Amino acid sequence: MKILHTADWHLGAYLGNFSRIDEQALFLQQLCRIVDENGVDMVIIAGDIYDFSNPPAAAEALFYSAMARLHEMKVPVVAIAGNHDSAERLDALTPMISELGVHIFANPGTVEIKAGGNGQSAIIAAMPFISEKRLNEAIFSGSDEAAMQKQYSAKIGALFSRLTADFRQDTVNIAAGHFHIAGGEEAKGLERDIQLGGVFAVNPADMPAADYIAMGHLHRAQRIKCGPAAAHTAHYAGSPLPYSLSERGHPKSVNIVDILPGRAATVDRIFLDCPKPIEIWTAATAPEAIEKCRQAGQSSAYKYIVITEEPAISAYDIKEMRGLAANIVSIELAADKPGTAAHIADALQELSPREEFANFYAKSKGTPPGERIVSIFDEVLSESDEEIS
Ligand SMILES: [Mn+2]
Repeated sequence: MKILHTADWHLGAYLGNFSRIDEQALFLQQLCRIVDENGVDMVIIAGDIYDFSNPPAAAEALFYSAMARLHEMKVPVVAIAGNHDSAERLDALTPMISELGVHIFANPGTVEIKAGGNGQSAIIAAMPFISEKRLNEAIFSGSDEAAMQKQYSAKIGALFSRLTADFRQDTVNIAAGHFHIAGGEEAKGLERDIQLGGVFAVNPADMPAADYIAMGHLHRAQRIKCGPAAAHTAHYAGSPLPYSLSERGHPKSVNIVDILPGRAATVDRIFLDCPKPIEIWTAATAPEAIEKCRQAGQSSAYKYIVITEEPAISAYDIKEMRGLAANIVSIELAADKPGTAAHIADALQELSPREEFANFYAKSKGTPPGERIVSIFDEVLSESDEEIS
């Protein structure tokens, strides 16, 4: 039986004020091609289908058309809710989307799916994201952080073990989850602020035993030894696109898991196209940065421009750079944080005013700002820039 494991699609996501929807459409085309070419029997999406609990219509359209395409190919899908998804909204779809062979888990549960030519079945024990808020009153006593961490980990572990009790010897036994396993390497930015300093992570030893553990939440693809006696391996598929500066240069992939009941799984990474990589461009001065932009030509990369040796930059220079090169996410000064590239990358973790505005707008309105709103914000911002410089 062949299972494709993917996660953290974040459909509808923005980088600065750039929508990622076109790249996401290309990813889903590639996904369907990979399913077809590899004879995949089932797809598991380990959470964060959407970037927002109230996703834009274009993101929903992408998701549904991908599900319809997989249904045409007779490939069932198991999807679990991540912390960015609204579990309730996903759950509301269940009566309709289950007709397409798509099993959505807003709450912990299991499903048995017949897949593959030989009449085999897989049991999937699904543990969607459960916020500390939802567990809060039930489990936390006292206010000691270490104790809370331990209780959270033990509670998730116990819930998960209860699900995996459904596993049988004649089935392929899969655990799927969306949370942080302690020891996993997180990307900064998108994921960082949700994890409360890593307090709410699950201890590897609390993870259940399974033939394959399909994880989502960490955007860097990675494996973590876990379960009783560290005899099992949790796989983070990682996101299909780089969604924050700290993910630049990460190879993005999906996992193809070849597995039979009672046999060890073989896991292949299939690498994905990255039509718009994320880059940091450093230049000593504004004229140097402008020259780089002039030479960039058709470079489609998202660019974070850092001017290292000037105390200020004029709105005129910013305008010129933006006129010469596409996809400039931000133009910043390293004046306050001189030194190594690492320092510069670190400094860039701070959000640009535009990103902060987009986040604030999305949080308060439940939908990202449209182009018109962003351009009004830009106008106001550049006016205030001009006043300062
Ligand atoms: Mn997540």
